Amino acid sequence: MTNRSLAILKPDCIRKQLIGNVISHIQKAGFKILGLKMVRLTEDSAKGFYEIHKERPFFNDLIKYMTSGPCVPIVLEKENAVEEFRSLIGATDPAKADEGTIRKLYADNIQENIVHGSDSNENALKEISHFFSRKELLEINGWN
Ligand code: FUP
Repeated sequence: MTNRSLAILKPDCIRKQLIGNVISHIQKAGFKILGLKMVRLTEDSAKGFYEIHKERPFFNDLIKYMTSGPCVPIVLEKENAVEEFRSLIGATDPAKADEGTIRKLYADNIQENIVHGSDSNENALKEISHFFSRKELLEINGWN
């Protein structure tokens, strides 16, 4: 089934001038880009996005890092988008990621791991709405 995933190019991706490289991997893998923007997350917005991790020991560092510079959220569409995108990016810890995955190729460590990918269809829709309004996606794609 065709569905959606939210990718976020994280601050280290932008700092390392890798936006183009990562988008190139995404497009070569056959994902359609439905929405894309550059944003600087506020502390509240980052905390909301990672709410699920709020009790974890790495939470404060994660928020500091995610607010340290701009991010590029991207709405992707493909058959089995969530699974396909997670296999394209590789394991959370780049040291454990498969050869050829985006994190293996470009990430330095488990925190600064270049890119986010949704982990379920339900979360993908929630995460997309964190960054994009429904109207905005409709207008961008000329469906109105
Ligand atoms: P992922 O689904 O691969 O993005 O990974 P998680 O949802 O488990 O974690 C979200 C983010 O928290 C990671 F991308 C980086 C950060 N994190 C750490 O900094 N340390 C950890 O031990 C685990 C995750």
